[in-house]
Amino acid sequence: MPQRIDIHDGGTLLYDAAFFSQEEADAIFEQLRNATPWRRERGRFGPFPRLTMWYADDGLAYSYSGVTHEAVAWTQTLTDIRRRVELASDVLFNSVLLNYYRDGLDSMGYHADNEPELGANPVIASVSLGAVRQFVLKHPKTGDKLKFDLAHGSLLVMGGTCQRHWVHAVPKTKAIIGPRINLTLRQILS
Ligand SMILES: O=C(O)CCC(=O)C(=O)O
Ligand SMILES: [Mn+2]
Repeated sequence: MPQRIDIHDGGTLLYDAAFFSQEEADAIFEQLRNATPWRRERGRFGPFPRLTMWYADDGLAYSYSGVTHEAVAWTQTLTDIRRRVELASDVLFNSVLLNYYRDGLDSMGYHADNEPELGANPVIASVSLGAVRQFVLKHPKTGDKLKFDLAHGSLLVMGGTCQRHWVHAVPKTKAIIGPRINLTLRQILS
């Protein structure tokens, strides 16, 4: 069953550990791992410690951390995932960022998905596949931290004021673990 969690200052989380069945999650993971033209992008602080790819509706562009992504058309797999996630989260999305964490040394530092093109209170839907990684939400003013082990096939929807009052990260781990793919669906406003 999906879990709803209210966090400080008006943030909302919805977490469904088994959003995709094991078989679906296995198939999507393999498909995305093999068929995605993964890129090692460089941001303001050098190459990202992970591989990425961005898909969006025609004509959209999205910038963060000094990288501007040009839209690449949705594949069938991604279109199917978008429909499922839209039904579950009751929000429409026009873009998806794929992150490929090759092992425990790949990571994502603390940030908020608060780019102006996402609007004031964006809903960000995050699908996780492959190795379980820790996802940490931190409230910088109080130092509060919430930690989630994001399961293979899970869905986490961050809503409300999450991106205004909280930051989030996927820290490095020394554990010997396999690859993980994460998809974050976003609505870019024009
Ligand atoms: O990999 C994750 O779980 C988080 C990804 C993320 O925060 C992002 O793409 O902005
Ligand atoms: Mn993020």
